[in-house]
Amino acid sequence: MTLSVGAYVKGGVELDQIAVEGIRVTGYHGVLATERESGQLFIADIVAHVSTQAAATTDQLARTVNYSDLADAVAEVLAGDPSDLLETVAEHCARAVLEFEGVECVDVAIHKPQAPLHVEFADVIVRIRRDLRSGTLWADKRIGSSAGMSDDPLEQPAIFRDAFDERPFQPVTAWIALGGNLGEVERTLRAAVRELDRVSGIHVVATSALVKSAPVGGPEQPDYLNAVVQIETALAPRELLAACQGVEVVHGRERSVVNGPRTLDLDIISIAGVTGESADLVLPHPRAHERAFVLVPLGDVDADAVLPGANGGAVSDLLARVDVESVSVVAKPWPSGAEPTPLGTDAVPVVDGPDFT
Ligand code: PH2
Ligand code: MG
Ligand code: MG
Repeated sequence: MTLSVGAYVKGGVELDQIAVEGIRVTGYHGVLATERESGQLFIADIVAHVSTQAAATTDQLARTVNYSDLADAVAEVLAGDPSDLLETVAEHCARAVLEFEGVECVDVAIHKPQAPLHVEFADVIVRIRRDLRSGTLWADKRIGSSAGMSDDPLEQPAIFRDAFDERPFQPVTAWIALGGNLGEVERTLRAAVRELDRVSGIHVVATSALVKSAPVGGPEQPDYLNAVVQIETALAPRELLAACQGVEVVHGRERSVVNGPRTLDLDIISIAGVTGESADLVLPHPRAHERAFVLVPLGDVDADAVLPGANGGAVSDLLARVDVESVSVVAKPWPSGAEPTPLGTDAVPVVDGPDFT
């Protein structure tokens, strides 16, 4: 049983592959009650696409992905919370593998050789490939909106091609707001900045201070950490949205409660003066102009920022109309301090100060 997969190319170079095949676990996934009760054998094959050169030249485990940890993470998904569909199990395994630093892409095959079929058969397999790099692979409308529309994926209407699919003639400035209030939030926000910067077509230019505030709206929930990054992007607005959603998914973002607690929320605040409204995206963000937790870090990352549109204006004017006292600075500059050794040769280390090259 060998899962031979095509090369994944990044920056014109084929990445190396670390594969673990035949991870065998009893799981309880399936639509039938008997499957949920008795469980059955699930087998996963995974291929993580990474650069292994830095590890090989230094012979350091810390510079690569530990295949034992990969196997553990996948086994945990197989044995964990039951899903109806093999597709869902595969998606969760892909997400778990993409969370490992340095993994750019993953191929997953999930086997269910004891599936309850009416005929004799050898195996049932679902295979998927997921990657971090290209926003478009994540352009999965089930993920839902990132820009102020409903959080309920079932409410998302079909989206047709529109101006949000047009790429700019040259890279433009955009601001993305980051927020979260579940898990190790600061770590998640740092990782999100790095992952955004790794997307081809996105270059992180500067990061704001990290700020803290009480939740605005929604149910009772923990305080939020927020920041804003300024980027240069060659992507179309909808591609940028898809990239943001991809990074959210990697960090376990679930969308069940409107304005509910979340591990990671990435909202496009504004892209180069673009205004418009589509089923999946509203630009500029429809509530940015009235949210202190967006305006304070936005003013910090660019004191001259201007939000376009009817509710827009210079960030300094907008700040005068909100309760800036409701937001406190937690870290400035941010991110700062040591990060674990970066992987590969082209990984971007997070160093003191806001510069990402
Ligand atoms: N995000 C929300 C709802 N409420 N409150 C704070 N303080 N920070 C947030 O990022 C935030 C919120 C929905 O995205
Ligand atoms: Mg959002
Ligand atoms: Mg939000």
